[in-house]
Amino acid sequence: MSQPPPTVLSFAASDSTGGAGIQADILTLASMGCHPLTVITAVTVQDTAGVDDVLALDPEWVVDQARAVLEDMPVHVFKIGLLGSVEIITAIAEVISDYPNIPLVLDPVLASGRGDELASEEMVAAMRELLLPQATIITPNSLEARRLAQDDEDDDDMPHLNQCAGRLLHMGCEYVLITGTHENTSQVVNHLYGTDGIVRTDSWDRLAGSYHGSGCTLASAIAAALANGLPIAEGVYEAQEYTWQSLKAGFRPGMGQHLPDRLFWAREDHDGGNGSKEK
Ligand code: PXL
Repeated sequence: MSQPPPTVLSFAASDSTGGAGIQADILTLASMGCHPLTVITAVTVQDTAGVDDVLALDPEWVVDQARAVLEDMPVHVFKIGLLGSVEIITAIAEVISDYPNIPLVLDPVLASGRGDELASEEMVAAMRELLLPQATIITPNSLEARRLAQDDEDDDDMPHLNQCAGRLLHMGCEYVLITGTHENTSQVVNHLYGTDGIVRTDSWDRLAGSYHGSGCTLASAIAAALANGLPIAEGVYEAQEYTWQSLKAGFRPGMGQHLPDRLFWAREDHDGGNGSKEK
């Protein structure tokens, strides 16, 4: 019998388009050589243009799904995406606190690509308080980083991204990867911060088109890289490279956004090519 591949347990919501959510995680994790374990937090109704509705599961069902697999097999990395409710955040925080040695990749999903709200202010507060302190790495885009780092007293201020990263690290996560897709720059510039400052900066050729599921792909790819034994800085680079490739090979199956092709390498016409410009 062959050795089992590394396992990543993903807490995420279903996206019927296969672009984001648990479907994105399964494709990415499998494509990067891991076995995906999945705990569904919510079910969404959506198409490639946007999210119409979200049904959060009963938190007990979330806990029971997770405990069943955790008690059955080793889990190498946790990955968290869309959470659905404050009660689910509280329940997941409690489950993962029983496994402090399992690295946690937290993708703080706050809104869809179209801007549909996917987390209330109460959920953002619960993420800050209960999940951030347990995270090995969080992967906000610049908009999410600003919202997570904002405290009530200074609602109007627009902190620099370095300052946001400082605040998020102060809340207790080990690393913060802030992605620059939403910034007005010719290249997409992503910064990885640790407690001693910037660990690495990577710039990528900006691809035309609007993508659904790029954040889920990146966070899952980081989880896979960590599960495969890479150190954080290398894992973050590898995950960006993989994500950029899957976006470059992306396709538009419907009338809305493009979807990444997480299996780009398995297509006959795959040509390689790499948009990275390391700084
Ligand atoms: O991309 C964030 C995200 C995560 N999970 C689900 C989603 C979305 C965005 O639409 O629908 C299920």
